[in-house]
Parts: sequence; C-alpha cells; structure tokens
Amino acid sequence: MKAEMIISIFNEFDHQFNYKSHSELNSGHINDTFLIKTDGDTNYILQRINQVVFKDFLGLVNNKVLTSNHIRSKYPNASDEVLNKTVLSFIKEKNSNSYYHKEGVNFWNVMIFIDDSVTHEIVKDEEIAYEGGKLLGDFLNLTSDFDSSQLIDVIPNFHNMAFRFKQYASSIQSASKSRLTKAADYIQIVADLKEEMHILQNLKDAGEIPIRVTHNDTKISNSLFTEDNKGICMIDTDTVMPGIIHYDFGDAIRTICNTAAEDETDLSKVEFNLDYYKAYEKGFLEKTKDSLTEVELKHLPLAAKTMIFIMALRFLTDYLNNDTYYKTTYADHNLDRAKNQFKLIESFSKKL
Ligand code: GN1
Ligand code: MG
Repeated sequence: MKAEMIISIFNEFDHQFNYKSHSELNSGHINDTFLIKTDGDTNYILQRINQVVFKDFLGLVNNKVLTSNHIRSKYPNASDEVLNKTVLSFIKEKNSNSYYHKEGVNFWNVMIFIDDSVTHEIVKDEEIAYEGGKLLGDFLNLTSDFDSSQLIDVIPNFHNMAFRFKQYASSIQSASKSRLTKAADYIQIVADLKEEMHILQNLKDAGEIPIRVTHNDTKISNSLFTEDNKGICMIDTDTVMPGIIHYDFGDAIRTICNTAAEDETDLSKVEFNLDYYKAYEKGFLEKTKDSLTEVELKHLPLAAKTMIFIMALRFLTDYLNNDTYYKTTYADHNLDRAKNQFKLIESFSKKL
C-alpha cells in the first residue's frame, strides 16, 4: 500500500501529532494493520478492516468502542493519560465517527499505540503464561456487568462447532482432488474427534454454561506486556461478543502452550507445554474462580482441546476452499497451520 494513501487516511482522523513514518504489523490474518510513528509523544495504530470477514462494520466498531468505554468507566479516577496506556483508545475522524470510510478504500479505524509494550507470538517464559491468565481474568471481570444486548454478534456462529462442521462438509464437496488427497489423513482425524468436540457446544446450547461477554480471539499475541513481563491489557477487540469463557481460555492455551508458532512446519518442534498450561490456569483462576460455575471450571481442559481443534478445522476448511479466508503466503500455508494444530492436539492428549 502506498505511503501517500496511508498518510491521507491517517489524516482523516483527529490525531494530535503529525505522521512521521509507518510500518506494517503482520501478525494478524484478517485485517491490515499499520503502526504510525509521529513527531510527538503519541504513536497510533491504523487499521483497515476486512469487509469480507466483518460484514457489519458499523456494528464491529460500535462493539469495540463500547467495550473500551465500559472498561475505562471502571477507573473513574484515572486520567486520560493513564487510561491511554492501559485501555484501547479509539480516535475519532473529523466528522466525529470512530471510523473512516470512503468508496474504494474500505473502512478504517485508529487507536492510540501503547508505547513500551511488547507482544509474544511464542511464549518462552512461564511468567508470561501466568500474567496472560490474569489479563483474561481481568477482561472477563471488567466486562461482566456490561449489558451484552448492546453488542452485536459480529461474526454469527464464530465458535459454533456445528456451524464449523457444516462449512467443513461443504468445503469437502467442492475441494480439488489434489487438496483432498493432501488433506486425507486429517479428514480422518476430524471424523474421529467429531463427537468429543461437540461436548461444549451441546452444553452451551442446553443452557448449562452461562453466556458472558467474551473476547473470542485470545491468542497470546493479542495481549500486551511490559518488557519485564507484566500484563498490560488485551488488544484486538474485533470479536468481542457474547460467548462462553471456554473459547477464551482455550484459544489462549492453544497459543501459549504451543512450543512453536502456529504455522511451524517442523512438527517435531510442536509440543504442548503443560507447565505453561498450569501457569495460565493459575493466573486465570486467581481472578475468576469465585465467579465461575462448577460446570465452567470442570470443562477448562476440554476447552483447550476444543479450541485447538476448531482452529485446525478452520484452517483445513480454508485450505480445501482454496484459501479464501485467511491471508496466506504460500500454497500450503493453511494446510501447514492445520497440521500444526493437529500435532498440538496429539501432544495435548498425551499430557492432559
Ligand atoms: C484470525 O486476524 P487475527 O489474527 O486477529 C481469526 C482468529 C484465529 C486467528 C488464528 C476474525 O485472527 O479466529 O484464531 O486468526 N479471526 C477471525 O491466528 O477469523
Ligand atoms: Mg483478531
């Protein structure tokens, strides 16, 4: 994307300082994200939202802004300066919307970049796992009294296992022979795990697990830490909506406990780290154990397996669909991601 375009879109927003330079942050698979450095004290994140994935963009922005405002309201005595360093802060564009839209350039939003923060694609320190668990606990606590009827279901059926199986079944119908052949072993594993992987969905549908405001994309790279490993806050609130805590617990574990990146192709490097599981669980429960039900607590280990599986299934489905959903950088990227997640399930099953 041309620098002039980035600058002109950034300048539609009511930021305090002038553009100096930008770089693209490539960790996400859906949106385009840029770090804008300025000539002042505040730097910004400029993000183009993928409209194919997020069809109701206005609903998405509304969800994100309402969530931030709700969290900010929990600290009535904190100054804006402090809040801007600990809670996501959205910048308005010149017409007072929290987004900018123009035909042909899609929808954009801007947030304040939290300086001196780091993210982790792979966890190499137990303290990060522990701090990550506390961050999710805090997020769930801070949003527990948020009226979830104000939030739209930004991606309907996002973690719905029955729905993901339907998408998978139709991808098998339309897949090319060569992709089906390459995926054959994994198609068998999916069939073997199908029943177990519906347990949480069935409990949710039966009303046995409470619906809460959840984050829904808790991979560890969506949490900010200080350089000395203390949790700051969770970011990427694109998918905040009503859900069950298992999605959030499980998706975090999926990434924290994987000893390699989610697209590592050398599967001997992919193992499930049980110590990190315990550290994350400890931090999470320190914050939440008094508010969770017995059914919620009992199913935390299954949540981990289920969320690793659902991501494996989604990567495999996208591979069979010729890569229409996730960004990929080479032909078998989605298949490699799926293989990686299936290896992680195998390792998990030996340990928990
Ligand atoms: C996608 O784009 P990103 O990285 O925030 C996906 C998540 C997956 C993740 C896998 C809206 O998130 O569900 O866990 O990739 N988000 C959406 O890395 O589908
Ligand atoms: Mg996301």
